[in-house]
Amino acid sequence: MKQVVSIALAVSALIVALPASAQFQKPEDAVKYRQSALSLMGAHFSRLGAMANGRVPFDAKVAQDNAALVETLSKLPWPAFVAGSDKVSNTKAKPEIWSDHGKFTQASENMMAEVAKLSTVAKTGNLDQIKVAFGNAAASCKACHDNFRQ
Ligand code: ASC
Repeated sequence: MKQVVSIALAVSALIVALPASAQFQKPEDAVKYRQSALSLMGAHFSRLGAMANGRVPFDAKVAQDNAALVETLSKLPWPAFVAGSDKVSNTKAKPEIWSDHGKFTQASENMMAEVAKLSTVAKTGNLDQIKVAFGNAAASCKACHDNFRQ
């Protein structure tokens, strides 16, 4: 039994350690994956935006749940920007993602940091602070889109 557990642990460690590209059989799969993650992130971010902008009544629990989802989802797209996946027909990803990769990574890390702050702030239930954190997070989304999305 102990041996079975250690083998299982070794196998799962190996799976986690596999290079990101190995998760995708073809570039199209990587594009679909990152578009799905970003689309879900946008959906949950918009629900927060509706409250931050006063379009729907503020509900602290809904804000907190959506901010937590955005934070989790924000971690997903990046390994799916695999080399060669700017050649897929339906992608808006610019070649600069790969040619200026340091700047792209910096922009993605900045966005992850801003949405993590938003999630922390959402737990306080303070709408004024949420509005500020939402604005900063939205700016971090836009900064990346301006430079790296067609
Ligand atoms: C959203 C969404 C984005 C960002 C961006 C912020 O709700 O889908 O991509 O906000 O528009 O500037």
